[in-house]
Amino acid sequence: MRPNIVEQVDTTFIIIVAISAILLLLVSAVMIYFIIKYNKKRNPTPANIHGSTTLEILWTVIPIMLVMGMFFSGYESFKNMRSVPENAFIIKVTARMWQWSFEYPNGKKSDTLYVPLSKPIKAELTSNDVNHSFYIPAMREKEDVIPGRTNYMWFQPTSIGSYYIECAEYCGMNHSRMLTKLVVMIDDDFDKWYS
Ligand SMILES: [Cu+2]
Repeated sequence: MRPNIVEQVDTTFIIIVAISAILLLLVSAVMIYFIIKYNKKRNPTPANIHGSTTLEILWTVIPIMLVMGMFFSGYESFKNMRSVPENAFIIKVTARMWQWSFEYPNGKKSDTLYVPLSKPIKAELTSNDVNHSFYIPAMREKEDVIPGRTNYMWFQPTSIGSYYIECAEYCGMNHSRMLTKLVVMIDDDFDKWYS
């Protein structure tokens, strides 16, 4: 079973926010402590600061490990996003100013993206005019849609419902209204709609 992209992205996000918050608190606390401890009244002559090899190694190695941790956490989800499962259901997504349209393998077309719950979905993305960006916040994925080129995105629906699809690349006058819905249905309902 593949890891869930939504959980992977959220985990990376939490790791980065947690590390940032801990560092902010730590640095601020040490700063306040030093301001009090080494103020001019208590220390009329400035302290003599010598180099410390141990400290320098520590403040090089620890940040490298933290940054590598963030990188690998993000890279794992990126690898997953970029390798589409073989059994994916392929839907062609076309962007134009200012709407989305979807075409299914049997030729059916729609303005709303209907998908079955049980299948991984591969969206093949093309644009008829300018650059757009296909963004499904609930799936934590966003991909550029470029004229003259086919990009892709895949996602695994996990619960039935209706989710926002947005354009995330400024594409002119009505960009902010370039919205539609992703509707995840149980397979029977999808089959009824599809056939
Ligand atoms: Cu747009």
